[in-house]
Amino acid sequence: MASDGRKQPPWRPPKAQPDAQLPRLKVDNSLTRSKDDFVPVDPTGKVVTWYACGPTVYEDAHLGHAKNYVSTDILRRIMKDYFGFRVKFVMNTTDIDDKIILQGRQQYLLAHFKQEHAAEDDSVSDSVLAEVRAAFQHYIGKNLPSLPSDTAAEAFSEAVGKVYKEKADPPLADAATAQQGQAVTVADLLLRAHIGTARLAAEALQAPGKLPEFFAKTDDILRPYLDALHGAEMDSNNHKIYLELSQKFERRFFEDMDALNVLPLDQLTRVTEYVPKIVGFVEKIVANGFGYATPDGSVYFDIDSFEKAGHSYSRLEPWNKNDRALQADGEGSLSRGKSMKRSENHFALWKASKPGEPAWPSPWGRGRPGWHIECSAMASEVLGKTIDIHSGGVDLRFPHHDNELALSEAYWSTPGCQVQWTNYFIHMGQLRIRGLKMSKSLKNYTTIRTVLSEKEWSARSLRICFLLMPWQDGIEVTDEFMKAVVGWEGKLNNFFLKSLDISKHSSPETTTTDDLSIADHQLLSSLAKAKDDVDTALCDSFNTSAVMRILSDLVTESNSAEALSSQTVILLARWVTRIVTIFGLDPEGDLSNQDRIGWSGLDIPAPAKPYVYPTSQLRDKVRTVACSGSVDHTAIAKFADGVAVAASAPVVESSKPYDHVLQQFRADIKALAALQAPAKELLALCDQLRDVHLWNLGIYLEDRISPQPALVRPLDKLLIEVRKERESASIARAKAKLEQEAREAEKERELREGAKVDPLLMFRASGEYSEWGENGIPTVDAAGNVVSKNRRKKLVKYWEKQKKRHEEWLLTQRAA
Ligand SMILES: *[C@@H]1O[C@H](CO)[C@@H](O)[C@H](O)[C@H]1NC(C)=O
Ligand SMILES: CC(=O)N[C@H]1CO[C@H](CO)[C@@H](O)[C@@H]1O
Ligand SMILES: CC(=O)N[C@H]1CO[C@H](CO)[C@@H](O)[C@@H]1O
Repeated sequence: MASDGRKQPPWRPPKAQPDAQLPRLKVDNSLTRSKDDFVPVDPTGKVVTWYACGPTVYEDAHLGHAKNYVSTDILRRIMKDYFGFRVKFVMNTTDIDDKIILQGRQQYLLAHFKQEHAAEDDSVSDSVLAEVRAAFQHYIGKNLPSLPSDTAAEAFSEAVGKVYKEKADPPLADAATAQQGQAVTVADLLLRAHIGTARLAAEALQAPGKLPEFFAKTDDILRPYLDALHGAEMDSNNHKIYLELSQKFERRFFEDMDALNVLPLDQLTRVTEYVPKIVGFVEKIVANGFGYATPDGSVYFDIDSFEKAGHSYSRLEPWNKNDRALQADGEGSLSRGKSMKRSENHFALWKASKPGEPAWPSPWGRGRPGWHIECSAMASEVLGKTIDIHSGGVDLRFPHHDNELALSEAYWSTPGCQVQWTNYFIHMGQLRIRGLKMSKSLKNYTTIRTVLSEKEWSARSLRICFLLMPWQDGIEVTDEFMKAVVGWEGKLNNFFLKSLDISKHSSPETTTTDDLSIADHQLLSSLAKAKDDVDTALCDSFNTSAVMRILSDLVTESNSAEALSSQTVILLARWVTRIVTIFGLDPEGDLSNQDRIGWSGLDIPAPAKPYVYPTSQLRDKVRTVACSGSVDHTAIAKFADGVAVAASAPVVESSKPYDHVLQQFRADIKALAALQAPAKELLALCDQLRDVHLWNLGIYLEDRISPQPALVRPLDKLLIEVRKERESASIARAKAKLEQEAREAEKERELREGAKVDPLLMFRASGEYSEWGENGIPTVDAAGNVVSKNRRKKLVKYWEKQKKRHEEWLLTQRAA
């Protein structure tokens, strides 16, 4: 055993067997804060063990979680599908902890309260009002300590305005937007959230209305109040309350992950299923001399004896070793207050449960696991003494992962033999929106469900967003960045659509290398280079942003190349398809299908097909005839009749809108044909079909150079954005034109007004002169001086011009 003060042995890279064929992969390792060669523990170099810290399941996951788990999924897929490792991926969900206990208990007590106070006519009784008034006071006392604690609901607005002036204003909802650029602190936001909650309750107290609405506005203040009153009375053996909550949100979490195309786990561990194992883990740490029980029945980790034994504590973030706030946060919200631990920085392995907290039996009395021990015990149980990769969000580095690491070393190490428990720690950067981390307590976050259901983001665009940025960095999502995401996705959509169309119409593998053009050769060599570059980028600690650029550049090059053979386009498209599938961008992706091109969503909906294709074909024919110079109206009418036959089968409900568009277009074309309408009108109808009727159904007809038919495709964000930009540009142009016209009309009017003035009188009004000649030209100025020769010359010129304009005006008057 190392003596006191000796330094921790440095990180030892695992040793690969000489014949293990390992990729040149380097991984950004938080443990060494450098890029280390990746070598798995498995001597054959094939299997990789990976433990990921999962969510605490008591509320729906938000976008910040999406960032963490999707980034993790991307790395895992690259490990598995690009580098070919067999990844054993284990994740925990925390299904009991202080947050869940509080949440579960409060929900239970609230439901109970509502049941007790239910009224047949939904009226708010005096006793409910009295309780909620007390809850209001309790909430203010706890969360808005600068207000007098007896502030009544009626006086709340005024009081808050006085005491928290600038904090309450702007209101919470606008906080992030209004303060762009300015630093909004988390404390500010939290305060705003509290003010918002209290304000809502104050409103409800002043105008209670019906019970359901009343409760909806006061739930948030009732919950902590009821818990303070009755929390301690809960039965500590009744785990059901908590498990029902955590099971519900665990299920919803995995539904969200599925919607985000995150691969399922290989194994899931839950705290509540591991309690006896965790107890055993704690016992061994105590036996090894690194933990101690206190008389109240808790057990703590003894950092001092751990370090004395030659270990080092806080290896991931040594600079935070003494950060009491972070440590306290790690201990959980139910542990505030007195504890019997020997030193401030020791942390709980086992927590004695207080009355009202769920409890399990242990040698130290009834209690529950501390936070960090859970992961150590579960990961060690499932993956053993040494784990290849341990991952989580960057906020878990300290204290969670540092404590986990210490506990596992304390568990596994024997005198003289220090265990390196995890070889690679990787941490995902956080999502930031305008400088702020997403957080539940700030009441300012968007759940994954909301985002996906409002179609603001698709699972794919979200993933593209995360792929475009380094996984280890915080992502700042700005409007600019959103544009880049839409642009990248749209570019690939276009590329895939074009390639699919080419592959559909090409006879396979008939070209030989001899038939290839210079452009083909050039592009094929770019493809070879892109493959090398992608390999280099992925080996460089999964540099996906570099890969995204390589793909985009390659597509640009192929778009601008002329006379490519189908074969080249198809080769290119298949490779791009493979990479985006590895990245998880195609939920229908299948890497065993070498021929696949594109990703899901390139096709129009099935119910649309029998109607939209004939519509587009009819439109193609009409356009061809309309553009031919002499319009054959009989032929056009015949085309329109021909379509009706093809689509005469009974129409199912989901197809009706498409059928309707088809029938309308057909009828309109026939009507125009009967009227012998000019080509211009026929073409305008074709444009309207594309830009209005089908557009509104989410389908776009992309016209191409004749004789190619229009490409029938679903709308995507890029098309929508391009059109929006075009429209706003044309609105701006129209506005500028109107303004110009108005200016010209004004000038015209002024001229006309001016022309009305008789030249004889034109110099009289100004007061500059005192005498005039008979034609009205001034001879003496106001001061009595004779007008100079030079000046007179100018005046005459002016006078002649006016004479002419005035005569013209007289003419128009006479004509009218
Ligand atoms: C990824 O690659 C790009 C381009 O080669 C480089 O600029 C960037 O620094 C790399 N990112 C990381 C995190 O190494
Ligand atoms: C059971 C367990 O250890 N759960 C941990 C899983 O990881 C999360 C981090 O996301 C921790 O908060 C849990 O405590
Ligand atoms: C981080 C976050 O969710 N910010 C949001 C806070 O609320 C405002 C207004 O509702 C949003 O615009 C922010 O995006």
